[in-house]
Amino acid sequence: MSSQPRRVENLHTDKGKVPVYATGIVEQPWDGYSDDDHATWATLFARQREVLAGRACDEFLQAQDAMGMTPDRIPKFTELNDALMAATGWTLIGVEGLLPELDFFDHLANRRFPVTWWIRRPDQIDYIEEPDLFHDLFGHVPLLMNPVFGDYMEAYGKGGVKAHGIGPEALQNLTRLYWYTVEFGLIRQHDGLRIYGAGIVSSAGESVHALESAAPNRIGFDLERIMRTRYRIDTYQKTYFVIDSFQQLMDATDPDFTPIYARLAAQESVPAGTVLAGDHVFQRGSGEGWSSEGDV
Ligand code: HBI
Ligand code: FE
Repeated sequence: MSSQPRRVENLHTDKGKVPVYATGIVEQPWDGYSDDDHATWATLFARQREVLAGRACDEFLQAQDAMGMTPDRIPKFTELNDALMAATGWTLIGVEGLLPELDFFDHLANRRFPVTWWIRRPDQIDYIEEPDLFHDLFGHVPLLMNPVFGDYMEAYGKGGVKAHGIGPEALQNLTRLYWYTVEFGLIRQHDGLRIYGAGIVSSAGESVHALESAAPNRIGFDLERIMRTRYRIDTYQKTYFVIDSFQQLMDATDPDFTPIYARLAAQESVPAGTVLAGDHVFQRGSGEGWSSEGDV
């Protein structure tokens, strides 16, 4: 993947007149954002920072402030890239939306984080199915300022490129790891459990549910346990996994995963709401409100 995408003229997306590069990379059409777009960003940003006080981990909140993210307007990727490049060598690239997995992994492996260039409509403010600019920029980007987490995301990308070559089961194991850490992870902080997962920090309801509801399990991080565990894409998670530190994530991704994939291939997957003997249980969930089917 070349570092500078080749611009393909006059390729327009169905979301409007935004030229798409051959590699699927788009330039952030910052001047094209409407007042509604900026107002949606402002509303979501202010609401989330309100609910995340005392709930998001310190690193997340400090990084978001350090890189100059404010509710005033949708941040410019170029401005955030100045801070990111200086801090950890990461850079944001604009994309249309979800990328084919290999493209996604390759970007991460090269410290490029794909950010959807468009933001949800005002009538979608409480929920949107696919990751939009708010999910990616507000949720995923701040922790890329953290050197250890930035290393983990690069290692994850490299692991993804390898897993893609091994096969679909390895890919599924690795996707579960992404899901229960990068998207829905909790971390132990000196003053209690806190959120670092982008899927939680970008959701008002799940920011409260993940830490305070009696329904979900909260279980200590265990790499192979997580890689076996199915998850939910249509409801709050039934189980949240808790790391002690970002270094623990980095150390867990150190070994070659090939023998781990081989071991896991011989084991059953674990339903999303199950608690196993040997789990480090912070909370055994009540299961209130869980639907029986729907695990992926
Ligand atoms: N593409 N743009 C984008 N953002 C993601 O978070 C993303 C993706 N493609 C695939 C994907 N995530 C998941 O399948 C990861 O687990 C790989
Ligand atoms: Fe995400």
